[in-house]
Amino acid sequence: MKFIDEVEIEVASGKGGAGAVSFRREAMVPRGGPDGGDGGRGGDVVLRVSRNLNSLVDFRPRKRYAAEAGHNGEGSLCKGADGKDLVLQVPAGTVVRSAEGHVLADMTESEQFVVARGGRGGKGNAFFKSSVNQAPEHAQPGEPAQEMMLRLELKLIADVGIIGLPNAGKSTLISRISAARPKIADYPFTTLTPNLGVVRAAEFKSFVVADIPGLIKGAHRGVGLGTQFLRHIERTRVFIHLIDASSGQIEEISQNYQDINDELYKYDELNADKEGFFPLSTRPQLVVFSKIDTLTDQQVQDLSREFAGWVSTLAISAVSGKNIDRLIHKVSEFVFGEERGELGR
Ligand SMILES: Nc1nc2c(ncn2[C@@H]2O[C@H](COP(=O)(O)OP(=O)(O)OP(=O)(O)O)[C@@H](O)[C@H]2O)c(=O)[nH]1
Ligand SMILES: [Mg+2]
Repeated sequence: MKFIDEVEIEVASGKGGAGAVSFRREAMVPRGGPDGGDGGRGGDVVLRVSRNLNSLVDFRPRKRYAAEAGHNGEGSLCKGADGKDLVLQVPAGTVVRSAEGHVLADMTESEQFVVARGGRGGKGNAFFKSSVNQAPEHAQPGEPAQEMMLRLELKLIADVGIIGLPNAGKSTLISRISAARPKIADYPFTTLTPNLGVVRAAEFKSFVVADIPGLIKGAHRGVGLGTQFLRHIERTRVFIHLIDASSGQIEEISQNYQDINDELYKYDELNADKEGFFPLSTRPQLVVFSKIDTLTDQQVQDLSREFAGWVSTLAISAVSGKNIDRLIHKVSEFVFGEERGELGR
């Protein structure tokens, strides 16, 4: 399925039905009183979370989604029917923003959100009958509809984000530790949209991992695939920062590590003013050296020694399975709060 994580649409609630102006006319009643009924309520536009969705692909960009208007009131005190609500299904994790960028709702916390209320129906002339005015000639119009542009933004809900350069082995790792089966290949930018996988660490202890496209130096300026998809790991508690260690070159590996962190930092700077933004550069990281099946034990030791003391590291191979259990254990301790604060930079 196509993955769409941002869409702009227009929504409009239903306007209220007008109240009726009408008088009773019956053969045996010479001067019938006012009997204009009230107009019906307009329908609401409601956003509702559907667990079966994981993309905004079903929304047509810039389309107008309108609820039904209330029906007009009629004579004989007939009230107009209420307009039907329009329910729009969204995936969990959708952030709803106004055209100006204000967060109206976060569909992580709420299951349902009324984004545009239908107008109330107007009162019919029967309502305005009083001792001084036995035959009111006026009725109320219905309340107008509410219309607005909305920006829907999907932020996937994951506990752990895997970040790293293209080819670091991110997709290979997620396919090793979960049932996710993303495409894996030895060229950069194989992954174009995020993948989620559920990792079962122990009985009743599962967490969701997100594998995202690779980042490269300059990504914040749009180099490579840019940094758009970083929003999908904004809500994660911890990052697995995966670094291809197969070169065995400590300097190159340190530089790669630094380049990714610089991009996180720049992304934070660019988004700092955005309402509801959670910075990424301060998120705890577990630094993981990948592809160690291609290294000697001595090379692995040298690497770990180099980084020791300033970051929490682990050396793994998704191919041989080396240290994969330890990785799951460490990440799960963090996700379930037993080791908060130990990771970090
Ligand atoms: N030897 C070895 N090769 C690996 C390991 N993990 C991944 N690879 C290889 O590295 C290449 C890239 O792997 P991917 O998992 O596609 O890398 P990625 O980080 O998802 O790459 P992008 O999606 O392009 O960002 C593939 O050819 C994998 O087979 C490993 O542990 N050992
Ligand atoms: Mg990949």
